[in-house]
Formats: sequence, C-alpha cells, structure tokens
Amino acid sequence: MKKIIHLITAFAFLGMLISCGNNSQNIKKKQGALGSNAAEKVYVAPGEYDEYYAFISGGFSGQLSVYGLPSGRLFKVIPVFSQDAEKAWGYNEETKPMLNTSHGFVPWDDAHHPDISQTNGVVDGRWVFINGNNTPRIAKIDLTTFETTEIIEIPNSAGNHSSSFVTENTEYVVAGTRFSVPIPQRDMPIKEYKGNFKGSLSFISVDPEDGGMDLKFQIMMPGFDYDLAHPGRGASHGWFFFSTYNTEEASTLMEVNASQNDKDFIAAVNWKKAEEYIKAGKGKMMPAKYAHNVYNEKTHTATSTMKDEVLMLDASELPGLVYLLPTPKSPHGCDVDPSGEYIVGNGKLSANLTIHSFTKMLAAIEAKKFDGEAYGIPILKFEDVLAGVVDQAGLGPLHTEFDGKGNAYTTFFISSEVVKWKLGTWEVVDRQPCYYSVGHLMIPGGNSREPFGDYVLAMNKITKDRYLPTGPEVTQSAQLYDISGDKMELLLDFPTIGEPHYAAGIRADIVMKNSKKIYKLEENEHPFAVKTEADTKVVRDGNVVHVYMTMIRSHFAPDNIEGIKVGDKVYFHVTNLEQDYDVPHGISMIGANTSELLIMPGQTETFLWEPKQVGVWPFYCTDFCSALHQEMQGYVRVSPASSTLPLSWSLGED
Ligand code: K7E
Ligand code: CUA
Repeated sequence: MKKIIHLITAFAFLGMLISCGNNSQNIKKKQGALGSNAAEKVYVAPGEYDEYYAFISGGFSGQLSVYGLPSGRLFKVIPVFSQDAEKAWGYNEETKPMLNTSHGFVPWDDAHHPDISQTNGVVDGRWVFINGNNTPRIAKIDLTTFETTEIIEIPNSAGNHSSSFVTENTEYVVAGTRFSVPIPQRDMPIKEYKGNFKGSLSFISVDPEDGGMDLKFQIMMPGFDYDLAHPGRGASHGWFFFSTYNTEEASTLMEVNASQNDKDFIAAVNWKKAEEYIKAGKGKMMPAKYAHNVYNEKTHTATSTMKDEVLMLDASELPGLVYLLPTPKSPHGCDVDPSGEYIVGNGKLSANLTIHSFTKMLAAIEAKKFDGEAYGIPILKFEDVLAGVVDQAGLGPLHTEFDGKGNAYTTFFISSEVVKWKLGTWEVVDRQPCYYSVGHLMIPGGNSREPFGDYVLAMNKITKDRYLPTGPEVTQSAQLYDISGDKMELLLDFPTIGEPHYAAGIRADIVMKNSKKIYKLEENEHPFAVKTEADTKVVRDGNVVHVYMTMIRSHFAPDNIEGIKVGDKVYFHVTNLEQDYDVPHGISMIGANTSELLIMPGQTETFLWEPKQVGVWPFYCTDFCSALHQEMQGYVRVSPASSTLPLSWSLGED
C-alpha cells in the first residue's frame, strides 16, 4: 500500500513537471532545441517536402551540397571543381574538359561562396554560381539539372575569394583576387611586393537567356588582399563593394605585418562607370591565358576553350571608378542590406561593426571630401561615410545577413555566437550561441532585396563534442535557428560536407517546378550516341576501339564482345535508352583506371578501358535499377596483342 501511495505521488509530481514544460513559454524557451516544439519545427513528415533549398559550399571538398530546410536532409552533392567518382565527374571523357585550366587538368578546388542568380534584385532560382579559390575559377550550376554546366578560369588572380556574387539582374558575377600577384605574372623578388604586386577585380557577364558567362573586364587595383564582396542593390545598384586587408602591402609574417593599420578599406566600385569607360575606349586589352569550359546538354559533352586576352581598366588612372571607405580593422565580411543603403564591414580585429551609408558616400564623393589617396584612388573620410557602429557586440565578427524586417545578424567567430541587431539604431537585440566557432551564416534570399526571413543557418568550423567521434577528423556542422519571432531559437544541428563557408537558400517551389526529369533521347546529339539496340556496334580504328552501347532495364546491348586485344584503347560510349524519371543505369569494367559511369535517362557517357591482361572480363550495372539489376552484366574477351580474332558483338546469342 505504501508503495502504491509513493507511486501515485511520484506520478502526480511527474505530471506537474510535464504540464509545466508544456504550458510555460519560459521553460520552453530555456530548453532551446530540447523543447518539443523545436523538433516539430524541423520535422518534415515522410514523403513531404522541405520549404527551402540550401546550397552549401563544400569548402575543401570542392563541391556544392544541396540540403532541405528546415529538415537539414542532404539531397545531393553536386560535383563542381573536384573529380567525383560517384557521378563520374572529371572521370568520364565528357566532363574531363570541365576541369581544364591554363595549368592543365586541375581535379580539385576550394569552393567557398555560392550565390543564386537574381532578377530585379530577387533570387530567381535559375543558376547557382560558386568560386574556386585555389586555381581561380567560377562555376555555374544549372538548377534545372543540378549539374555544373560552365566553369570559367579567372586570370590575373590568386586565391579567388571575393567571389562569386551576383548583381541585381545577374548582369555580372564578380571575382576579386585574395592574393595580389605580379600582373602580368613574371619572375621577380617577393621582397619587392609593395607597389609592384597588383590586385584585380573581375566582372563576368551572364547571358540573360542561356546563362553563358564571359569575362567582360577586369579592374587593376593596388596590391591589397580582396576578401569578400557584395553588390549594391536598389539605389546602390551599379556599385559593388569589396573588403580589403593587408593594405600595408606586407609580404611576410602576415599575421603581424598585415595587422598594422588601424583601418583597411572597403573598395566601392562603380561598375556602371566601368561600362562607360569601356564604351569610351579606356580599357586596354592585355594578354591573359585562361580556360572557358562549357558543358553542352545536347551533346552531353564539355568543351574547353583557351582564351588569350582580357580587357583591363586601371583604377589608378580612371577617376570615379573606385573609392576607398576606411573600415576598421582587417575586415572580412562585406555585406549590403536589402535596401542597398547600408554596407556592413566586419573587422576581424575590431570589437565593433562598422556600417557605411551609401547616401553619405555619394554626398562625400560629390563634395570631393577626400582624405588622401592610395595609388591614385581617393580615400573618403571615415566619419563622412559612417552610418553607425554596433558597439562591442561580440568577438571576431565575420559575416552579416539580413531578414528583410530591419534586422541584421552577424556571426562572431571567437565568441561563437550569432548576434541580432537593428539597422538604423545599431542596438543589439538578441544573441544565441553557436557550437562552435561560426563562420558564415545564411538567410534564404539573404543576399537580395527580399530575404525570406524565417530561418538563419549558421555554419560552424568546429564541432568537437557535438557528434559521435569519427577519429581525428570530425565533421563541420550547420545550425538552424528560427528567426520568425523576436528571439532566435536554435532548432537543429546537422553535419555538412567538407567545410562549408557560405551558402545560398531559396524557397523550394521557385526551383522545383523547373526541375528536369529526363534528357530526351531524340534531342541527344552526342556523336557516339545510339538510339536503338539495332544500331549498336563495335568499331576498330588501329588500336582504338569504339563500343557504341545501350542500356535499358535490364541489359546492355551488346552484352558480349570478342576480338579486343591487349594494348587496345577501348572507349565505351554508353547511352541510357530509358525515358522514365529516376532510372539511371551505371556501368563499370574490371580493371578500368577510372570510375564507373552513372548515366541519366537519355544521356550518353564514355569511359576508357585499356585491357592489360588476356582473359574474359566482366562489366556490370552499378545502380540498382530493377528487380533484375543483378543480371545486368556482360563480358569482354581479351586476346593477345598478336591475335587475329575479328571483332564481334552480340546480345541474346548462345
Ligand atoms: Cu570562410 Cu567567406 Cu571563404 Cu568567411 S570565408 S568564414
Ligand atoms: Cu541497370 Cu542496374
């Protein structure tokens, strides 16, 4: 009896606890992500769709990953700058040219900043652009296929970091050099950096119809480091803003020597003025070697074209093209609010955030109130362009995004937090911890006139104890906060691919309605495509053999090939005859020094096989495509190099 009474009391007490937790807003808030409604807010029921796409940079993986928000579910890793065996990117003959550069085939890069194309200052969901830092490149991903369809190399650049950000109508995607270098490149002493090394800012035009990129012009700049950039919008459309550090022009022990100046600059670039100068013939063509790689969706094949010159404008010689806004101290992020009036500079070594006013900047330029110049470029007075300061908001400010409701959100790397503050009054209104050491943050549509102010995603550099340990290398991670209310609420942690830097987000319905389901077979113009099994064949040309092969559930045609010899170069050109959604087939060959192919319906891809041993060698389908997937296979008979066995191929012959 006593026992029962005890139990009843215990249950009653438990009940009280539970009801407290459920009814009291306060307690729920304190619970943060442990509160039951945080789980509800990120729960996307089986079979239902997420509200947003998030395109998260892969950092040193070189790729771009696609997540759903709010669930944090990973949908796809889009190969961009790095070879990817899963999708044969950079392994098949068709996509190898995408990774060609002036330095030859470069199968890796460091991808930092994705940005979605815009129309009238609003994200339109047509393309995502992303930069490669290491061997300077910008890639374009087509959001109908979620494939990389164009990569352009950036000459006169090194560590292409202030990239890739688009203007209001995607007139340009920009790229600024992080490292200044000799321009043109030449053999010279590193000690002579100061005054001799130069920076360059590149403007790549984007064709409004087909998205074709073209390096329109570059602006030659002083030898600073150009770190980040964002476009003007609204009233400031026509301008682009770049943060700089190392205005000291140091070339050694940078952590000390590039941190001497109390203020560096945000460079305000008037690109409409640049267009006027070009029209007036003020640009100069200079030699420059760079690759322009384009994937053709009809031929399913990429081509790489080497370009040999670029149009250069010299900021030192062309008045009104660039102005310098003093900004404390070694700024990293350079962010423009949705109205285009405020330019936020986050000094890594400053406790304060500096916000410049575009209106004040124009007035100061008009009044010619300059405070000296750097290599002929006017420096404006700090006080004249200052809109406000967010005082002592945290430690190590990096990046800022906006919710479109008058609030800004800044990440602080050292104090590991996101801080919410008000535009105009510059007061801090909320802060939430990050786990840990946050870099960028992203509000879907954040880099536009109309952000979707529901969520902010923080991308963290260090996770330590947040997940199950995986040896010395542990995952980086993203954290999702609900920002629809006055206070931010942490909803979710999820691991990421590589090291995410920036991300770009967009409402899913804008993108998904354009998503391609198949490639139409009748539109396939691949020179080695075959569209019926009757047309399949094997053709020898010296020691090069072309196999024209098809695949359909659940066989290859042909499936048996004889007459191949050791020392042959055998190209398998394989067409997927399927015309149904979500029926790719794969193919792999024993001993091939390359990856499998993963071929979408209606598509043709090619891999090279160089048989080195006599025998009968199998190939098979790598993608589980049907109940008889495991039967989807074939053999190649390889004879000695001296063999006279004629080529033959078959399907269904015993
Ligand atoms: Cu990581 Cu934008 Cu490359 Cu800052 S950058 S974190
Ligand atoms: Cu085709 Cu498995």
